[in-house]
Amino acid sequence: AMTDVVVEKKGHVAVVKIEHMKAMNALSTDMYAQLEEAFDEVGKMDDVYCVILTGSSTVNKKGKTVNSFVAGADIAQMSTMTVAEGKFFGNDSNRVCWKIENFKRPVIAAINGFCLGGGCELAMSCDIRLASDNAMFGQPEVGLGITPGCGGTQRLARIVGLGKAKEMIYTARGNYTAQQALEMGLVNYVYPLENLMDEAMKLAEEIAAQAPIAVALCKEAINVGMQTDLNSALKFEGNVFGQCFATEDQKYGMAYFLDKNKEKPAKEFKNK
Ligand code: CO8
Repeated sequence: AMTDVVVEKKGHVAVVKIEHMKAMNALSTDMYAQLEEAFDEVGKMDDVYCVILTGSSTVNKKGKTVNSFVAGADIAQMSTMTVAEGKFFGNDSNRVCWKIENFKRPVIAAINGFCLGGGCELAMSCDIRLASDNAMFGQPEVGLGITPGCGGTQRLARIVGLGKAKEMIYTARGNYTAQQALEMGLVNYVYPLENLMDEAMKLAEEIAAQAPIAVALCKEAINVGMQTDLNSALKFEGNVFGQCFATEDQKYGMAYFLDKNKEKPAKEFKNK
């Protein structure tokens, strides 16, 4: 049951919010299942063209408000796992993050606080990462006696390059700042916390205003291309480009451009 993940729809944008602050939004097997359920639910919303994934906040024991995107996989649950359980957890969490990476619409991670271990891995499965200025990044796994298990040993190097990825993973440092994440290309922008969701929404709406089928095909082509040779990838691009000409939105978008009438109504695609 989806008790700790909330889905909210705002126009053509869905916001998926993780609310499991008794463990700083740490991801247990149940939390991964809830995340999957949330994305399955959004997947059924035909008029959602962009998704924002974010975390929540709580007042801690010292009375201080703390924000977390996801502070990692659930260490309490992992602490007693057998080899078989560990393999299942790794594979299953990878499966969920793969679904997010390949979700038919772009997913923006709005990183509002701790973004550690499995949280950083989750964020890396998203298309675009935005961070608040208080956000903290890291892959602390080797400090717990484990390796990253949800794409960290693979996606991080692809995003920030080998040297930085190896530094982050080998040191287990959990306090890379939003500014450092920006400098290494792990996030696209850093905003004051109070502006993060507005900025994420602006970006999501900007994306959602484009031809949705074309955006989805771009996502697919970029993802496919990142793991294949250039010749095959360009062939794939040629095919999806051709596919666009079967859509109403291509005809509409080009006719709209060619229409010189100054009073024409605002552009609105149909996802057809
Ligand atoms: N797992 C379980 N519980 C957690 C986690 C976590 N990752 N993070 C925080 N909590 C719990 C704390 O134990 C605490 O519980 P309680 O109230 O019962 O004592 C509660 O959340 C609040 O946390 P703190 O009191 O520690 O809050 P602070 O503000 O002092 O500190 C931190 C916040 C810095 C985020 C701190 O909690 C922390 O260091 N957390 C752990 C960070 C970490 O090491 N993450 C990596 C985990 S390993 C991992 O993600 C492996 C990925 C593998 C892939 C997925 C599947 C294979």
